[in-house]
Amino acid sequence: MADPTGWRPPSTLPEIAFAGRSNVGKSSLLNRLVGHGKLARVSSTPGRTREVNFFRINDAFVIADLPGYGYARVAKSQRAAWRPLIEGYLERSPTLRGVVLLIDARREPTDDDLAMTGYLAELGAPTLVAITKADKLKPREAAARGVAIARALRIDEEQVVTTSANTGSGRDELAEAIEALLSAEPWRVG
Ligand SMILES: Nc1nc2c(ncn2[C@@H]2O[C@H](COP(=O)(O)OP(=O)(O)OP(=O)(O)O)[C@@H](O)[C@H]2O)c(=O)[nH]1
Ligand SMILES: [Mg+2]
Repeated sequence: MADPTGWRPPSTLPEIAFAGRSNVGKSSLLNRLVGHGKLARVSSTPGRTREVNFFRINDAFVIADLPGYGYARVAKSQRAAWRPLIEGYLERSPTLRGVVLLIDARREPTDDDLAMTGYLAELGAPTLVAITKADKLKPREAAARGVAIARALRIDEEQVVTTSANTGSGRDELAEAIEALLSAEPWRVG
């Protein structure tokens, strides 16, 4: 899906979206989650994913990999482009069961992250926070970052999972949390 009102696959299966700033590790964590290293394209060039990409998993549910937001070095005309597209996606996803918001363990949440959590809270969409790249910190530091980030975003600590796409830590916990979202009562009526 490339435009807020453009084509998107029909919403037949329940859907989970991965959101977060550019380069936070969305595509990498998605690949780790499903155990398929090359499903979503990973790039060291931030801002690589500019569309919403849909991945059907086991014919059971769909993960939507959203374009990363907030990368300053993309062309000015592209910089604010994420917002209409992400909002258009969220508005046009009747089977959406929840959003996984990714935050880099080493960084403070940005204004864009806060805008995103605010928007999701307003919408009422169940939200998990996945702390990414935990391998770059000592385990105890990573846990402390999770607590601080939850507080900054006003997200319940219970909804935070600390992960590393590189080592696979937190993968099972994330899978369980996503399963819980998929089996919960839909928050949104078709
Ligand atoms: N050390 C470490 N690096 C990671 C991890 N996950 C991703 N990376 C690196 O971070 C960079 C960005 O990863 P992507 O998965 O492409 O990030 P993205 O959020 O999909 O980026 P966009 O599509 O541009 O928004 C790549 O160089 C990855 O190798 C991780 O768990 N640990
Ligand atoms: Mg990506």
